[in-house]
Amino acid sequence: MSMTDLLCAADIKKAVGAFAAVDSFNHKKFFELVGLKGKTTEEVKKIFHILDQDRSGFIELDELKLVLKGFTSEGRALSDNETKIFLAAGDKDGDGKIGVDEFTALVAEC
Ligand SMILES: [Ca+2]
Repeated sequence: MSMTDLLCAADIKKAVGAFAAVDSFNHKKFFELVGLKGKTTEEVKKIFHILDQDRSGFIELDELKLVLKGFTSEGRALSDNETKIFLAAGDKDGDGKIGVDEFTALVAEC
């Protein structure tokens, strides 16, 4: 399963391109542009599992930093500040990583 099985390649390119400037990342806007907003919970879970590269069941800080690269190899790494803000938005139970239910909740908030 790859991202382009679930999302349109043109939408991914557009969404990643919209946040090319460092410290411009906004997860709500990104989820909307990339087409996550209209997906079912099952589809969002599949995307979570692609982003969970080490298959730990969580998106940890290092995976979150590279979240744009998880969508396309052309994506940039997030800055430490962007990563911190993104984690704070998604990490509801404060364990320092994002679980699948936290991820689907974050997408649903958009
Ligand atoms: Ca992980």
